[in-house]
Amino acid sequence: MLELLLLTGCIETGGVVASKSDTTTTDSTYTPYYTPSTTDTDGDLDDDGYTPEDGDCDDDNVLVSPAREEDPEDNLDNDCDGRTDEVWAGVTAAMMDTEGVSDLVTLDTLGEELDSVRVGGDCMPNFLAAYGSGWVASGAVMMPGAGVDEVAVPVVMHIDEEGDCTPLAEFSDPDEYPYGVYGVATTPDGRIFATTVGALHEIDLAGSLSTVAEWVCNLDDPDVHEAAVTGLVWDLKTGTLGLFDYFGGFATWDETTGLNLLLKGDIEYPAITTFTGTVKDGGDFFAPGVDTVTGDYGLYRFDRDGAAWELGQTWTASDWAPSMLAINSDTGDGYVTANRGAYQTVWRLNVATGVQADFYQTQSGSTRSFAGIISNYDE
Ligand SMILES: [Ca+2]
Ligand SMILES: [Ca+2]
Ligand SMILES: [Ca+2]
Ligand SMILES: [Ca+2]
Repeated sequence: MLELLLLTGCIETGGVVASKSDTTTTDSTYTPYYTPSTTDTDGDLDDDGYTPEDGDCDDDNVLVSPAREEDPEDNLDNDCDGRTDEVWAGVTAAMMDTEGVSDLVTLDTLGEELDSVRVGGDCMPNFLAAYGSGWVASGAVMMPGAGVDEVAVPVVMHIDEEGDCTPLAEFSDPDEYPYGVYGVATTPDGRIFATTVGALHEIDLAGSLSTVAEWVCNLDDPDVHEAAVTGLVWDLKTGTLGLFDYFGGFATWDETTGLNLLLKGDIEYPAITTFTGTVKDGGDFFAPGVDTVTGDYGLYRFDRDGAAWELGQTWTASDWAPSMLAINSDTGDGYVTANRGAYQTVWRLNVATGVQADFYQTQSGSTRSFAGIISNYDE
């Protein structure tokens, strides 16, 4: 949390995939009424409303397109997110005690603890992303310092399924990275991205670091300031990164069009602030934000057409202060790591009923606190 406090300390004040739904069918037994033609002229061979350019990952099958729901039993990747027959399986959250010892706690769909992995190597994961059978995280690692025993060095790290942790890249140079490193995102083919508030970087497992995009982050000058990006997530379906601005802005990045600043954050009078955000498969980006006028928290969805945040469920800060958010892409339910009195909890935001309730909580008086949380899917 060191680097989070650093940015907070500097703050004086205080941020869809076009759906051809008319062509959507939800009947998974639907079969084509015609034979796909090789002389098709609109580029949509199976006439399901999506060309391969639109993201149809099987243009010979109407049961497969970005508009489909996943059928978990047909051995097809119906929704074109790169995963076959996936079903939401719960969450994994990073937890740290006051000594800096971290665990990655995996909960099942009912909030029961399935597994807990002790993170080694003096690593302290904060923001979390899935990476194969393990994880990539930003955070800090304790290292010997000049004249002192140990210092917390901001890093992006790899953690394998046994908890073995390897720092991949350091962000300790205060001139280059005055705020350290924040959100991380990973892609199914093994790419790793991280944000240092004013830039987007790509990192590989060998530790090489390259800058993918830069923007102006100047908290002293609202006229030139563009964004202070703290949250990062990769949308599997659209191959797009979502970038969440601490002061309520939002941007996307993809390989073809690069950075697209959709909403500029207001460093003087932000409508909302948020550290983080995540995605519901298909370009629906969500953030747990605080309304800077009322002080209330809420689950915000970014409306890409209106370039504005849309408020969903709300709650008051006296009930619980959110840390990070995961979304169940099957239902849209939110899972928020939060502190409430002596407890550390994962709260579930049920979108169908509006009910907000404990999904998991630590023992009273626990010295542990939650950080990043991600959804898991069984395939
Ligand atoms: Ca098609
Ligand atoms: Ca298709
Ligand atoms: Ca899928
Ligand atoms: Ca399927």
